Amino acid sequence: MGSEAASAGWLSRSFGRAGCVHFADSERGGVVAELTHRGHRATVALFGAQVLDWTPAGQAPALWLSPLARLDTGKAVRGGIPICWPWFGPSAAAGQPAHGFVRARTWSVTQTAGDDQGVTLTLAAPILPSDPEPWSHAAHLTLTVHLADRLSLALETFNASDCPIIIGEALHTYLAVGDIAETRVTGLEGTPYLDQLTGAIETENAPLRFKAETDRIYRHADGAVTVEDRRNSRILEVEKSGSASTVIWNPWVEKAARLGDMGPDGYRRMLCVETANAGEVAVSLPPGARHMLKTALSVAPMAATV
Ligand code: TA6
Repeated sequence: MGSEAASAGWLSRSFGRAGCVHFADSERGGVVAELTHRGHRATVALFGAQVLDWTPAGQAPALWLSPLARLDTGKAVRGGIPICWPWFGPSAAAGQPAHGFVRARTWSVTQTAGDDQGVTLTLAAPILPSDPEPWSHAAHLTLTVHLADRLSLALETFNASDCPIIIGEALHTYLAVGDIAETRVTGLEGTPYLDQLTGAIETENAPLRFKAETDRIYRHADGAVTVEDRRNSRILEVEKSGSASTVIWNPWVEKAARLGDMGPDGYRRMLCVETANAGEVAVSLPPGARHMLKTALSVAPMAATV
């Protein structure tokens, strides 16, 4: 049975794990997996294999999700952690959706696990014969979500064909912040970035603050990024591997209004820190090769400033 037909009841009977993995019908439409581990909680929609919520124990939710988000419209969901694959940004092919096609499909649950180390959920993407070449026959895509003290995601591409494939990809994480105007990002100082608003290559040597629409693809950025969420007195950290690009995005007022699905003042409460291979950085996979894109998110209280 494919997960597009799988009901929450069937999934709970087949993959549920007492006390840590449960499947339910979401009030946003569609089926979600609810993961719990030592007071940490995460919710993953089968639509798009999209993490919608991550609430570490004792913390406010650490991911932002549009109040208007629905899982049953067939359209990409604004917020959480969308999966961008097999391209990042606009498609070179006419009529293809931005950020690839897998975030607007229902994935299949393939495995769950739970022990005192954490809870794991694995999903497989439906790649269709009608998909654009070469992905229609070439690739198998799986996402593994692991909830413990941190939230970890691993997106694996397997080239099952006999020809090389080239992919762009991102774990497009929407972090929740108390107020973007009181938020600062460190870890990217001195790293060149493509400013998507001007097309220029720039470098900034100071921590990043936000006063306008910001849309940057940092190149050859393979380190961790730290977000100082001052309004919530917390630090959000994004670590990664298998990623040569880090994308920082906040739409600010006008773009958020044009998008129309951010909710009132939504732009103030979010910041995208995306673990990616984007822009001129793409992943070339020989036949039979595998590539893993990983991100790990953690939250800690902000040390009281003296
Ligand atoms: O990640 C940055 C970005 O490419 C922005 O340019 C903006 O388009 C954002 O992604 C959201 O894209 P979406 O297709 O989800 O509306």
